[in-house]
Amino acid sequence: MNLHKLDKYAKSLIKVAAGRIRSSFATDLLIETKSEANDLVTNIDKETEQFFIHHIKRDYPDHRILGEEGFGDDIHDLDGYVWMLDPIDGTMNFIHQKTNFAISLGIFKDGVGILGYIYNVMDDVLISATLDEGAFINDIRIPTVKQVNLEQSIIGINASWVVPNKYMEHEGMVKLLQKVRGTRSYGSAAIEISYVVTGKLDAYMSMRLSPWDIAGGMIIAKEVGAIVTNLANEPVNLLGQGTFLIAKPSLHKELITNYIQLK
Ligand code: 2AM
Ligand code: CA
Ligand code: CA
Ligand code: CA
Repeated sequence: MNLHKLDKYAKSLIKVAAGRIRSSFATDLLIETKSEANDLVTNIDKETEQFFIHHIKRDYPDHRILGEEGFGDDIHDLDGYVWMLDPIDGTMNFIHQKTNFAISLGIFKDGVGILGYIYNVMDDVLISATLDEGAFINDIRIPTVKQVNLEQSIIGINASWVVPNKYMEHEGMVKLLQKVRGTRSYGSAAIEISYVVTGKLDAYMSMRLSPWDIAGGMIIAKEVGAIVTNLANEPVNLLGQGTFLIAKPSLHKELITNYIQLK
């Protein structure tokens, strides 16, 4: 398998899929709920996933696909080539704001991330990475992340962190909020990860993400020296849901050591 050929192929699928998503704004969206009232999915999430799967199955029939909307394969191991796809990350933004959503894709070979992508559809910004060859923002190389201390950092968190939870006491969150320069919440895990790898954010943490939310981002993170773990400071699980933390190295250590409660 030629990695550069696969990279070109994946990028062309992403660009065509994104064009289809942008065109969909001219048509009526069909919105459904999934597990709960604010867990949304649209016909465009589904059609985008099906578009990828149709092409991948035709052009790489031995590759398997794990997609959020469930049109791909049942994946219980990472043998061979596995594509992990979130056709639209930030569906609520897609519906309500028509911006701030991304296509997130990671390609693994025998469990090793080889190609990663986060495409911010409305900004037309593609972050990509190839194993051991670096990460790129629209084909311009992304430098290694710079170190930053907590006082000068901006952290991506969402409102669920102020609701009582098992990962940080309320006092710990208050202490963190008093110390950091700022916090942001963008409503798309993939976009928040893309901001950490490009230095717009210094860390991002979440209590529950799925493999398709983080697969592309993890592969990109590795190439720029950002640290990815779960909130117990363990490698993230690519076969199920889990907690998530991506940060610049010293900040990752500081958050794990002094703020997050490890079980
Ligand atoms: P989605 O838009 O692909 O569903 C929003 O804070 C982020 O969390 C988005 O990346 C969103 O992905 C994800 N998300 C939304 N609902 C979720 C759920 N029920 N479980 C886990 N992640 C979810
Ligand atoms: Ca979803
Ligand atoms: Ca998602
Ligand atoms: Ca999604």
